[in-house]
Amino acid sequence: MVAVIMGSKSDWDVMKHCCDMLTQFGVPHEKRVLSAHRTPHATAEFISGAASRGVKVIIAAAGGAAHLAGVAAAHTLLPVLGVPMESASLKGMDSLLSTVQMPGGIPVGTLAIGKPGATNAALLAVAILATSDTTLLEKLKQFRADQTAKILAETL
Ligand code: RP5
Repeated sequence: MVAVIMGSKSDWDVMKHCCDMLTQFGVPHEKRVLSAHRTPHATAEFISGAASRGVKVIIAAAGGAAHLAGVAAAHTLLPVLGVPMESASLKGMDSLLSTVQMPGGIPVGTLAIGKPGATNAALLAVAILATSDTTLLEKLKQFRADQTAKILAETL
């Protein structure tokens, strides 16, 4: 139901948090390393066929000149969520701006840089799917309630 793609295997340490969250909600997902620059044709092919494979949301992570989410969005009508990876030289500001500054007409829902963005991309995908899945909606309600209870139980 969700396709998670990332520009390099070096993104996996962060993006595994996204896949772990999808697994926690029981959301089936496929994951692939695909690059806007290094594998442009395979990326276009994978994204173009996503809807017919039953994918409902695409999550695309990339760092540096992070064009993967934008390129993905150009090839599908499915919602695309972009996760900017933290980069060594510019700490992910390059990734953030490359992902978020899409031209009007081709939207990418851009999350935060790094692990929080990876986690929230999964939660946002769950929220999108939950608009037409009451079981998933109940799981999301429970997740929020558990999170609230955990914070309120904190002692210092
Ligand atoms: C991007 O370049 C990838 O998404 C990764 O974040 C960054 C560095 O890739 P590697 O050089 O580690 O493969 O395309």
